[in-house]
Amino acid sequence: MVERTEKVWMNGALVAFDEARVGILTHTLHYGLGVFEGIRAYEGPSGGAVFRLREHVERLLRSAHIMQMEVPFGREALESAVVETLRANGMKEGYVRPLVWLGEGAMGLLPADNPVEVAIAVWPWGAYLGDEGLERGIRAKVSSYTRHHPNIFMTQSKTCGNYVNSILAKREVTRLGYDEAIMLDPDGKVAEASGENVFIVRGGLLKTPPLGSVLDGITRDAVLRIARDEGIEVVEQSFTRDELYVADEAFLTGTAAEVTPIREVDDRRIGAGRRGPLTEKIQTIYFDAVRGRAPRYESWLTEL
Ligand code: PPE
Repeated sequence: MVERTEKVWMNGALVAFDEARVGILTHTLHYGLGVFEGIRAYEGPSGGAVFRLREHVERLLRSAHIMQMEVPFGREALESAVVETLRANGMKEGYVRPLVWLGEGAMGLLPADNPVEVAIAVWPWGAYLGDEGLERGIRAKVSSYTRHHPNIFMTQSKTCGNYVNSILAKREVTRLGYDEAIMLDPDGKVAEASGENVFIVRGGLLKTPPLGSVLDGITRDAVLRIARDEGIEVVEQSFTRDELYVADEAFLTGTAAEVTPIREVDDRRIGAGRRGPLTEKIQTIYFDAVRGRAPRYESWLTEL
């Protein structure tokens, strides 16, 4: 079970963990129309800092906009609330989960006047796919579940209900002994993993699927920026699962998963079957950036 912290920020104030509760007729609990974020804070040489706080809060507000939810707090208030919640729990490092949901009011599929509520919870979270995964790479399997068509579930919003698809895929492949699920879009092209964006490297070229059927990942964006700064050629282009099989290197990106190498897909070894050199380079710079050891990316950090 995830470690409980002392305080949760709820609708404008810090409350004790056990007081952060919702009622049984909370609309989102029944129908899944809510939006959320996942943010990390890291401890570096000069203390704790939140990684790309503004971008995460902006994406939360964009998700809400897509889902036509009027969030009763603005960007600055939400940014301060994230910092406040981490501080109140004495955390210099950890995961932050802002959640926006529809509270109690109407039931049924037209929740006109249900209040839009907001909470921010935090917890300590280690390597999402394991410390060994970060170093050696993980084993992935393409799931039998297709990723969302944007006219079924819009992919640019981190909508709670979207994640049922991710859970089905993740559960399917982990039961078969793999670490993570890779999902194909309705055209059969590689989309993303259950909670991460996907990258491949071939002949020195870094490739990731374009936005459309994938989330506009903030780690994805950071990696694209790091790669360009390092003079690595990058393209946002669709590719098939067999192109993934013959990649020299492959890796996943996400706030939770950070930069995790993929060493195997569908029982095919990727490259040398371990973390590739370009993956390692990008991973090292990414960890330097999040931990405040890369002056070039200092503007990505909000000190605690
Ligand atoms: N795609 C999906 C579907 C996704 O959920 C995430 C984040 C990403 C890509 C990467 O986005 P970003 O974090 O901005 O780089 N997944 C979050 C949920 C993890 C969870 O298990 O909960 C995360 O990494 O925080």
